[in-house]
Amino acid sequence: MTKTLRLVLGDQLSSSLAGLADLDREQDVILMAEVMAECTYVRHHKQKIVLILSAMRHFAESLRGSGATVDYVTLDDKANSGDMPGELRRAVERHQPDSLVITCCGEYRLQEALEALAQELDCPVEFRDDDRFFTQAADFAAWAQGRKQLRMEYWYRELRKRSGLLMEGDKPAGDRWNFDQENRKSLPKTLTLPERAGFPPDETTKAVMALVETHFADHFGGLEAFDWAVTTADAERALEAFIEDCLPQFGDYQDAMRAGEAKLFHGLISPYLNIGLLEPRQVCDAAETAWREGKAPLNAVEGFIRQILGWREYVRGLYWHCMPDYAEGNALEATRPLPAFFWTAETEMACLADVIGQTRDRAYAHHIQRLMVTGTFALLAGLDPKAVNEWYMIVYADAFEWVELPNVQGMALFADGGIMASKPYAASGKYIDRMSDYCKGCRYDVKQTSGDAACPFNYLYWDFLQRNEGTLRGNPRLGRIYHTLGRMEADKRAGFTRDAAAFLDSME
Ligand code: FAD
Ligand code: DLZ
Ligand code: SF4
Repeated sequence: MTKTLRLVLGDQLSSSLAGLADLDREQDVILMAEVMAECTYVRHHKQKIVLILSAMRHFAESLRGSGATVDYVTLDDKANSGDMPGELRRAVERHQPDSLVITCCGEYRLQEALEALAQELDCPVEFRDDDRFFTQAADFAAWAQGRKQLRMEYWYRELRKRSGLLMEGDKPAGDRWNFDQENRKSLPKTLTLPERAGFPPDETTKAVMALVETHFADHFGGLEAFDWAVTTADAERALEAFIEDCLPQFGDYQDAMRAGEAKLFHGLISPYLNIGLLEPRQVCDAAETAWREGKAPLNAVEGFIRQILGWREYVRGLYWHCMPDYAEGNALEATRPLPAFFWTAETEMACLADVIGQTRDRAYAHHIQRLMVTGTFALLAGLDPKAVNEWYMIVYADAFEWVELPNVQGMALFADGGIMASKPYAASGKYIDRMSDYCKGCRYDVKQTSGDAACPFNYLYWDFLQRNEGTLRGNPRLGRIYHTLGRMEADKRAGFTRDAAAFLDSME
């Protein structure tokens, strides 16, 4: 008879977890620990901590219900050492296991710490690949080998073939890999949005909320609107409701924004995917079934599956391929500190006030809000990538470094110098105006490019291009815009620089 100690982390809440595959319910012990270090390595949004600790407590109960032995260490346990290596050391002493099984961590930081611990422990440690993804680091490395560019689109096509998702034999369904062209509509004013049911806190969640208000009162965000699912059963309900009510229009309005509306036709499932309450294959299969049964059009289903099978696998692959150097990138040498309104939402820019306010209240913003409002602003204003990454890690319920970092460094900030994106996602206020109704309620005028009333995105955009001309001019995808800039009067160019400097100084 051998006894195995099995670690389950707060983002590994899946009964299919590799580390639980050969669980011996008679002999083995599962360790789950709430630890201060994981709650504070960044000052996570309060909702994120509540989500994870409550989901951990529910998952421990369901494991116990299946006959497993769970050793669960709570945050305010007096003996709690405060970090994961400390809790593993203590558990090894308590249980004297023959071996320790760890499913590889999502974040480089913790994986490194646990590998270092494994060297010290007087107990064999087995690390298992986290197979809740379509691919592993080795698959990405093999694909990346010898390629000049690591573009998501080609990785995605490869994974469509490997997974069989939306394939008709060896051809993509509908004879096209990508329906993105059809997925850029703005929201008609009169379009009614679907009702979205949330999950009011149960007793377990309420207890965790009290704990969080005691220990993390000064962390960002409010708990009043907390309505995340904290069990697999509820996360599956959320998925079903999304497929039924939102997926058919997901594609059309994927990039649209509306003031005061966070959810639109989005899934709101990233926290569930990232902590293991839902699995990517299950989500993609549900979407494909909706298409095959005629309940959702192909442009919507392909667009949705591409986010999960394409982008999600791609950013994870890129993260493990490029870490730890990836976190250090600052290709545009941006150094400006984060302005205070990123925490308070107090700014006269209506788009930023809305997205940041909603982020504070719900720990959620959809992709285009993250990329083209806060992200573009951070890019144009030259905010320090470390500070921007920390902000994104703090403010969203779904933030884990493996997915946050590539999206921020690579996609939003171009801080990786173009490993991920072929050009920076720089845009003037025109983009926000086209895709939202924000500008109507703003004190700035999106049509003006200079002067006190002008939309700051406009002069910041031209100033960004001028400031980074040395690095970006040679980019073939920016040739046309640099040509336009080159034809502008010197006065006009200097005006952008002046307006941008005045605005940026006023932010500090
Ligand atoms: P939907 O729009 O319904 O999309 C469905 C699913 O596709 C998502 O749940 C998610 O799992 C996946 N997905 C979509 N886009 C991406 C992407 N670019 N990368 C990886 N997966 C994707 N996602 C996170 O999970 N955690 C983060 O910390 C995070 N930080 C981001 C930071 C920036 C600057 C940007 C531009 C994007 C970030 N994303 C992050 C990706 C994306 O914005 C979120 O996954 C999405 O908004 C989650 O909401 P949803 O479930 O309603 O998504
Ligand atoms: C994010 C998080 C938080 C807030 N708290 C815990 C915790 O107390 N215990 C735990 O096991 N996991 C927690 N997590 C998730 C971890 O940070 C996550 O597992 C790692 O970042 C992945 O490498
Ligand atoms: Fe944002 Fe400019 Fe529109 Fe105001 S005018 S909402 S700052 S894009």
